[in-house]
Amino acid sequence: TSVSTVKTAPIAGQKPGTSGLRKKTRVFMGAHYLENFVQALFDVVGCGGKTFVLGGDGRYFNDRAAQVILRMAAANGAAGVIVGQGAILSTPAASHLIRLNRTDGGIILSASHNPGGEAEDFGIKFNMPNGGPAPEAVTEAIFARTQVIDGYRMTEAQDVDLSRLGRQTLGAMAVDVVDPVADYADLMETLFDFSAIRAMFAGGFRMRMDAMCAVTGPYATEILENRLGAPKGTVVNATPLPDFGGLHPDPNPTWAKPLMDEMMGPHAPDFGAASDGDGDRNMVVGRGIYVSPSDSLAVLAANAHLAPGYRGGLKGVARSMPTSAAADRVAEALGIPAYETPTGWKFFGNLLDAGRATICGEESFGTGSDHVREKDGLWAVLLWLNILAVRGESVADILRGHWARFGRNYYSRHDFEGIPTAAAEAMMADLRSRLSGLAGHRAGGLTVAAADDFSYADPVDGSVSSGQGVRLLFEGGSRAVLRLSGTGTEGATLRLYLERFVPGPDGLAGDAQAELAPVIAAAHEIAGIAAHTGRSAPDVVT
Ligand code: VG1
Ligand code: CO
Repeated sequence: TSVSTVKTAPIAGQKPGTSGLRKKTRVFMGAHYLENFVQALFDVVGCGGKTFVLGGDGRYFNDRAAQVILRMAAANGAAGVIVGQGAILSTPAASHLIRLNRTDGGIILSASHNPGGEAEDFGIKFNMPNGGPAPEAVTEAIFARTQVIDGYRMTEAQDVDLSRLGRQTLGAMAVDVVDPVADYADLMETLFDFSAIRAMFAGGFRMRMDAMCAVTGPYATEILENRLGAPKGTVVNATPLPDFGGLHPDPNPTWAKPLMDEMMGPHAPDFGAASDGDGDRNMVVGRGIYVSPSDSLAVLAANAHLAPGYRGGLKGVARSMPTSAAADRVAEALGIPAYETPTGWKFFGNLLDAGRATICGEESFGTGSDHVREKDGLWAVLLWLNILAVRGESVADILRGHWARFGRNYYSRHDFEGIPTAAAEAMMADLRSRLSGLAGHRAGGLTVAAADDFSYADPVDGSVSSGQGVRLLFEGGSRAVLRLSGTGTEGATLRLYLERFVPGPDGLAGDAQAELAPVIAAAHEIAGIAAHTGRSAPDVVT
């Protein structure tokens, strides 16, 4: 092998968003694109003598990108890289391997819930030695470095055989190819009562796990079918494919429609679940009943003590700002703190590291705990299974019981996709300029009590993140939140988050869209969504 420095020039737009750098795959495949970003990353976090974890969700270009990164890591003097076999690692499994092996961080190749393929999306992100996504200060420094970069280090060598388990070398660097599933599955066994869940399956309990042709397939098959004894075929779409079989690996009622149809149909199994491209998201569905992610977080927080890993109770619960306040009510009842962070898992890292929060969640189908530093789709599914096994009730009964005890936060998110970026930004700028005068304003039969742009001061390190989403708080406690997505690769996506609390005992069994109609109308009127974007109806409703 020989090492050389390849001359390059800055490439515009290499700014990581909510969760790493995401672009069209062909952009990533362009000359020097991946290399520039990876060198900038190594320049910022340091590479000489360090060890890293590397893997991705198996989407198109995952394997090629992994080989490039290995050659660059060797050229930059890394001591070793731990790679999932076939360059495959789910995001939570990568987070676990970083922590288990105490590496200096890890590189995850994924655009998560975005479609994959040569004409679709690719992504890369760096995780810190704690296993969590790099905080804003680090991603900003990487972006700054991409703007002045003039060369990158590259090893000339054959591809590493990533199909073969065990140690190989690339120049002076050790490459350890590991089973992507085993360590993660072992971790799950320490957290959950596998014998109780196994007994439940043996007793005839049936579930459908839709892996959406993405990375969760091998993990779910090993854990649910092999270790927990669920019938063969419980996991569907179980083989990860470079284009996810043409599916959109986003586990929500729109993109996981076959699962929803089955769960709402006459032959529904007891429990249904789906996961996303990189395995950190989950959707759970009961027979005939959809569990909104915000409700799922609240139910998991209220029942986590039923699982061995959480028997000692929770230190605190954290949720992203647009997530419903259902989890806050549980925290209050448990007498533990509740935290409200900006969107994106990186904001939970400090709370988890400091032992202030045990369980975290986002309305976007993300839940997780301090067992890793990422959200974890299969973890949520297993915690639900553990709870179902102990309580012996249906999902519907558990959810209704939860609402009866805590009240119900009706909740929905409306996404407006593919809006011209300028129009979306103009709409948000216009709204922000009017915030200070909105109190007392009436719209859609509601009165604005307060309006602001969410700003978060991290209680651990004091860092401040502002401009994190416009909140319209109405008299009576309803709320609408508006922000633009930071994970897309084309145009802009407007996210409109809607919430209304009903204390009960009456009015708990309504339809979310109907219950939220006044809030929806008020948000449209105040923000002028149709006037700015020409769109009056959302593309995706969750
Ligand atoms: C979305 C979600 C956010 C999530 C992020 C990454 O971000 O809203 O809650 O953390 O995706 O999830 P945005 O900026 O598009 O709203 V994943 O599973 O795509 O890594
Ligand atoms: Co994801």
